Amino acid sequence: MEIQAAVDINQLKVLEKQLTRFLMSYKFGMDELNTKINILKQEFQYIHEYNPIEHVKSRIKTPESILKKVHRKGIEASLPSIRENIKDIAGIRIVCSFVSDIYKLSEMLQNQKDIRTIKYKDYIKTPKPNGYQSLHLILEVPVFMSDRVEDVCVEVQIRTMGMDFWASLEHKIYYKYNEEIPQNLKDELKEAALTVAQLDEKMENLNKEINTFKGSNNTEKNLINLLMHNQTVSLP
Ligand code: 0O2
Repeated sequence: MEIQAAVDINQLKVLEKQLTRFLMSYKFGMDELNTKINILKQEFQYIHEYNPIEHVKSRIKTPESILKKVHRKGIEASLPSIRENIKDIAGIRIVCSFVSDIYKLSEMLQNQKDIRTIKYKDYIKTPKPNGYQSLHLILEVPVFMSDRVEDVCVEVQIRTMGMDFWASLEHKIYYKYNEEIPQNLKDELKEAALTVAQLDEKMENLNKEINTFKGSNNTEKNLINLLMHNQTVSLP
């Protein structure tokens, strides 16, 4: 009896070590991508004098949440099967100011040599039936460990502030009503999603106008005045 208990504890310790190592690789993959996102953010700010990223959040799924998904998807509860079937163990959410920034950022990430795009789902061009909008990418990044290189999948969701606001409210409602959302609320949520899309478009157009105005003002500011033959000549 005592020998059996000791074996079980040893097995559990081995399992715990394997699980920690498994989740660690996802944390490292997420760290790698976060560094890439941070570099793009800083470089973009420097070159274009504006920041396309409002904020970034990242998380590793808890073992409990992974097991729930294993159950929901009806997949084998082993680490290789989890790695194969659950691609959002590591997740990064990037909130941008404008829709065009979402696509710029997604392209900049996907164009990096060491990143492989595993999945691309555009819920902005084709929103989900409930109104959900966001750009979803599953990106694979290599993680260099002490004894091996592991390719790790990270789910990246990119959306505007409006889309993010909508999704977090919808998530709360979904949990509050335990998946049985009354029809009138569903309709209102869908209408709100349309309003978000219209507002995003309006803000993007306004921003373009502001940029055009700034551009023409800068041209005047950047003029260099030269004095030639007692006449002032302006050069851009
Ligand atoms: P959590 O707790 O946010 O991680 P998958 O279910 O991931 O295996 P699928 O169907 O390809 O496969 O996923 P999809 O469509 O890319 O969506 C995955 C994630 O997007 C979800 O993760 C949510 O975070 C978010 N999402 C998708 N649809 C909705 C929606 O209608 N409303 C809201 N608020 N969020 C959504 P999880 O695992 O469901 O949950």
